[in-house]
Amino acid sequence: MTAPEQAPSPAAAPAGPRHGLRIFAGWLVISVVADWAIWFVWGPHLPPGRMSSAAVNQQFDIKVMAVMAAPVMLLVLIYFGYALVVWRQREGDEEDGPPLHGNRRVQGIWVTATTVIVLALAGFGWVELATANGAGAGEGPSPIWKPGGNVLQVQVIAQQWRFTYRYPQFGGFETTELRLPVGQNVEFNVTSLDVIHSFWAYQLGVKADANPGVNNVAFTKPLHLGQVTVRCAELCGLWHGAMFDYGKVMPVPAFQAWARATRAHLAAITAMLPPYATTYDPTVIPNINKAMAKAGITGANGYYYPPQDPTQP
Ligand SMILES: [Cu+2]
Repeated sequence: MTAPEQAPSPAAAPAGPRHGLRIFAGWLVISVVADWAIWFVWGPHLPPGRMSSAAVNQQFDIKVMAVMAAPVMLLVLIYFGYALVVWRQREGDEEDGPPLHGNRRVQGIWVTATTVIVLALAGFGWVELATANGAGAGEGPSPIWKPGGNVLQVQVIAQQWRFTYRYPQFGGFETTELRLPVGQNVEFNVTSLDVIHSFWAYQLGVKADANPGVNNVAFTKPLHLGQVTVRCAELCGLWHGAMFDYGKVMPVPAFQAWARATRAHLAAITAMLPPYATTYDPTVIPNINKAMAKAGITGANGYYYPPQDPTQP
């Protein structure tokens, strides 16, 4: 069924006010104010903050998305409000309004505008993934986007219900402490010993799945000193909610000193660990806990922690 070619529209009505222009003008003013407020007032407070390169990029992306979305939402709300007030049925008015269906101008503008917005954002998304070295997300075992230069490798090993961290460039020691130097690119190699987990270092803007038998690589560069909250972001069993710890971004000399001291402190345990690898099979050396207990060594055993109840100290 085709609509009449000369369908009268509110905008074309000879005697009436120019509704389209009114709506457009109101929308334009409110949108400019809203976008200004989103970008300059709300934007700097948007998650995940500005602690790392990945976080800065994510905050920028969220700001762009909000600035794009606000005018679309405002147009819908303003049109809705305008229609409610101006075009509501009045006493004695039994006439139906002009049909929107078949209005080629409205259809053309709508299809064109939404297509341009969606395609532009798709392009923007690709650029943001590539220029930000994967944008802090897990890229799988062979990442296509990686930073050049000096990269600190940190292996994240998840298990029910904690994370441990292995530093292959410092003799491969394993610790429960996540320590990072400021201003240096970091490569997280994320894996799991048992079920699926997810390494989520909130302030760093890093989130990468931790899957058994998989090396999931994610990059970021810490830009500011401070504390990082690490949480498991994948429901992984009874104590999933208790699977968190706090990392730290430190000055480079302090990090170097910490790494050297920890390497020396854990040397005896590191000698018992399986050699550094991108994935581990915890069933291969099932007796390491017994060997450690016999040797009187406690702490990060570099392997599968004994079953534990996080509510107990
Ligand atoms: Cu978990």
